[in-house]
Amino acid sequence: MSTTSAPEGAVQAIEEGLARLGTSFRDAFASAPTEQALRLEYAKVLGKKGDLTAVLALMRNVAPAERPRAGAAVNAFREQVESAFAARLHAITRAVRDAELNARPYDLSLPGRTELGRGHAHPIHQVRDELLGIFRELGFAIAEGPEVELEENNFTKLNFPPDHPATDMQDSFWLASAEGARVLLRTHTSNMQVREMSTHAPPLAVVSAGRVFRRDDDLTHSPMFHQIEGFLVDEGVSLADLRGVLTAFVERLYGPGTPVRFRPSFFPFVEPGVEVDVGCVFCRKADGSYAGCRVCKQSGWLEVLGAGMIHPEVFRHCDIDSEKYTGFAFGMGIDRVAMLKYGVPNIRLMFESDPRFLSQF
Ligand code: FA5
Repeated sequence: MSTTSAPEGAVQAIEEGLARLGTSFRDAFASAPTEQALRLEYAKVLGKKGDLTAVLALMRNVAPAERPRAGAAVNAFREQVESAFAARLHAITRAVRDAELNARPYDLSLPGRTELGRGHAHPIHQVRDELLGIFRELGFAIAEGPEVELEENNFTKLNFPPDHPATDMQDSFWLASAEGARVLLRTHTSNMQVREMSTHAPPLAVVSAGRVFRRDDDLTHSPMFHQIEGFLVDEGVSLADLRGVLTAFVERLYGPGTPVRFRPSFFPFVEPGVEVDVGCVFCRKADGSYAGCRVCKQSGWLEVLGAGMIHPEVFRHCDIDSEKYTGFAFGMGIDRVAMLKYGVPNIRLMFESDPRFLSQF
């Protein structure tokens, strides 16, 4: 008897144990206010140290034949707990979500944004406008021209020989030919001399600024950069007029008394040609002498532009009588003027559009 009664007693003990646990978990779950509290209540029943574990410990006393009955009772109990837990968890998460959805979509107590930065012109455009403004004051008209240009306006009519290195694929950005004409991204703003002189009769005093393109890339050279071109054509114009105009320009840009120096140079579209240097704006002393610095490489001079008297061959290509008229032309890198003005050591900074850099101007 004793061999059969023990297992029967064991199943009973389990059933009684489950009955003792009863349905009190339902009230506990229902009154758990948060997900965290609910999970604590759940652990009290089904967790490792929970009430059910104590009841399950009795399972080892159950005879194998009775185990399915005992197991079914335990599983039924477990399922009731699980489904009550799931229902309450669903109710709690839904209540939280409803509260979120019914809340105001904005928080009026947050501080306002007072520092909405104001935009401003790019430093290169600021300098471009300053340079154009000075030449306008000196009586020059402002013209605009295309960045995509015919070979003849960029090179041929400016007296570049066909084998000049700048006309090479390696030095310039060539585009597909249009109707037999060769086309490229202009390599300088000197194309504007040809465009203006071919369409307007002298006297002419014109400046033009814009983007130009070359296969260059280092700390001070970028594949895309900016130039300003100026030229003046009339009867009796001489190199002295060029010097006068450039001196007036440099004094307006860098201050009265800034000296200008001409050095002989070569450009195919001018004769004679000059490089124009100005007294270094960084190491100039009050008495007009120069201490020498890193920027001017201890020379006291900064190279700022190329210039010269317009070549008779260029006049001929533009149908202007070179016996009657003479003229000067000059071309300057705007990026270089801006870098000198603001002490920017690397030209790439100018074109990376980084607000931390641009907000300093
Ligand atoms: C010219 O481009 C001539 N067209 C200028 C000229 C006009 C001479 C009229 C005579 C009469 P040059 O190649 O030296 O010249 O360029 C002029 C300026 O452009 C240089 O002094 C330099 O400041 C700037 N520059 C040239 N290449 C670059 C580059 N890759 N990146 C930035 N600036 C450049």
